Amino acid sequence: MRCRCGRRAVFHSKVYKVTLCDECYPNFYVEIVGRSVKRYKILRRSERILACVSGGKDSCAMAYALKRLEYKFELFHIDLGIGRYSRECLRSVEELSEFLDVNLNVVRLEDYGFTIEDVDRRKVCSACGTAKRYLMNVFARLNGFDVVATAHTCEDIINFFIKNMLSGNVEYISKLKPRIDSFDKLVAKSKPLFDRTEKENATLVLTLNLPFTSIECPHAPHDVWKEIIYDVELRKKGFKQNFVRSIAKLANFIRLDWNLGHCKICGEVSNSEVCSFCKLRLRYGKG
Ligand code: Q46
Ligand code: ZN
Repeated sequence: MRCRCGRRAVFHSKVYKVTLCDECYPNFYVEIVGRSVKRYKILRRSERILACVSGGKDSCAMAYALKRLEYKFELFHIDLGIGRYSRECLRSVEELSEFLDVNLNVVRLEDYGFTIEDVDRRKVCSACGTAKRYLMNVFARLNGFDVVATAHTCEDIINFFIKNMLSGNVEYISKLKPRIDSFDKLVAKSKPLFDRTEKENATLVLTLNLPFTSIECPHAPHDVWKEIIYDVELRKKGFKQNFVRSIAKLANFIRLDWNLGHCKICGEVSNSEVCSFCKLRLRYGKG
């Protein structure tokens, strides 16, 4: 297959009806990210953005798009202390920061008294999610950032949607908006890649040879829903992107009625007397 410019194609999409080479694809990718960011009002030109990068392909693609779209942003990485995986992730984000010429901020979970390796095996991903959400919010607010950007893809969002629908947590769907504005001590959250697929992100980082790690976290669970989502897409082209855009619309109609107060230890927003992050520190922290 050939690109419209005549070069050998690296990307073909029936959804967009395009066939593109390695030179035309990055421009196309940046254009579709920019279009969604504008259409769904995900980011504002005046904002200082804290772009959370894990070292993987998706956040690497997000940082590249933000740079090309000329948003004001810095990178943010949390060293989770997961052995070789975390060392590789840190190396990749340092290279990415150099490549894009964008400042990198690193926070080490160890500095809060524990690492992900200290957490009970059955609770490791939920503790990891708690730590990431807490640290990115506190860092952003204390350092004057207006909005946090995370690289959730359409597969992540559909996955979260299905799991919460099946467990009856319908109100959690409101968290799936492409942008959630700031509230109390919570900085605004944004998902600039909410309607991008993992394949689109992977094609970008591979064609440009951007620095990222493909090592998987040793705690990553086998996710059967992701497989099902891929399977549906194979049978019905465009399913993922059409579905995720409908989720974004639906999320606007659902209200999450938190009974929010403040943690009596750290003072951050919490729906219980002690926030989930302080509970982790109390349970696993060493001093
Ligand atoms: S949650 Fe779980 Fe991931 Fe944290 S412990 Fe690894 S797999 S890194 S996105
Ligand atoms: Zn707390």
